[in-house]
Amino acid sequence: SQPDFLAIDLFGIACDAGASRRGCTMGPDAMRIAGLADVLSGLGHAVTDHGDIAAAATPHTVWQLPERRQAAVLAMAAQSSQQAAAALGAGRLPVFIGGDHSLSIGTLSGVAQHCDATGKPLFVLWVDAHGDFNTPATSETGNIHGMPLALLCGEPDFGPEFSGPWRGTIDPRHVTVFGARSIDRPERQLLEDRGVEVIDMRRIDEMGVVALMREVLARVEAVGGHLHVSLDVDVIDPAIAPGAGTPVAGGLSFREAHLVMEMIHDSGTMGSLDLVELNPYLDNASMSARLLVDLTASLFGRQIMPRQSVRTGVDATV
Ligand code: 5AB
Ligand code: MN
Ligand code: MN
Ligand code: MN
Repeated sequence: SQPDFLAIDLFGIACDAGASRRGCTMGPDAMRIAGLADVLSGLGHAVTDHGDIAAAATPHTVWQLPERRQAAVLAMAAQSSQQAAAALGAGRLPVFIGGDHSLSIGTLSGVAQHCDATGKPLFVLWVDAHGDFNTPATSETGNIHGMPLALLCGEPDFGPEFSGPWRGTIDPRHVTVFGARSIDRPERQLLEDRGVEVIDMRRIDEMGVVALMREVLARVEAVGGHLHVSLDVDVIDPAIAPGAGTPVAGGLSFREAHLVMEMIHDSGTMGSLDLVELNPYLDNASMSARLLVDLTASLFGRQIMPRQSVRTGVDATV
């Protein structure tokens, strides 16, 4: 369980080299302008914004060559991995603001390093329309934002150029993909073979988010685990979150998405967070940026009405 008020570190990771469309570099600033830090402070948390990690410069020359884009992604990962481990080591909760989803290669490997050191079992909740479990051998696009989970889970198809502390640091049986509705055929096979839990939209339609999330969170709670949440904006229905480079129809509704966040908060298990794939260039009047900030507020304890806290049994007043 967690204290009600947290020390939160914000790190911008302004990269788009892992994606198929440019513009995620503007994601961190869009969320800052939408008031992310103020919203969290307003809930009583102590927030430090560390700015953006290095200059994720992806000039056109880099963008044109897949090997250069890959090198840019892994250079960022080396930095964010250290930031993640350092923040957690200092007892703070790191929030990484992207940036395309390749950034999780770095953030999750740093989180894994911290969990190894402290002996806390690590669980990953990958809230995404996609499985992000492609490898260089299975990917039809070659885009690294479709591969981070496979690399982290130790898939052997990645060549030596992908070597680093991220490789094979996550146990695929501790990963849940939530909200999926677009998974490539060979990717689906890998997810099945490795034992990744995939909660797709059909299951969510049939069972509802509450029953499904209760199961996921109970497993983490049972062993006092560390939950890393990786929230890809494209999990939300593109009608209300158009600022996504790879939109897929039939996503989470406004209330479903909030309910997932509210339940994660009540469980007290979240130890680190990625907010990824926001592309302000494709957004409509910042509606996706504002929705992501709003969802983050639910994740950090905002409530419509004060209610009995599931965790502590006392009235939460925020
Ligand atoms: B995202 C696709 N499976 O591999 C691929 O947005 C899409 O981080 C990946 O979830 C989408 O390129 C990556 C077709
Ligand atoms: Mn993703
Ligand atoms: Mn996605
Ligand atoms: Mn995407």
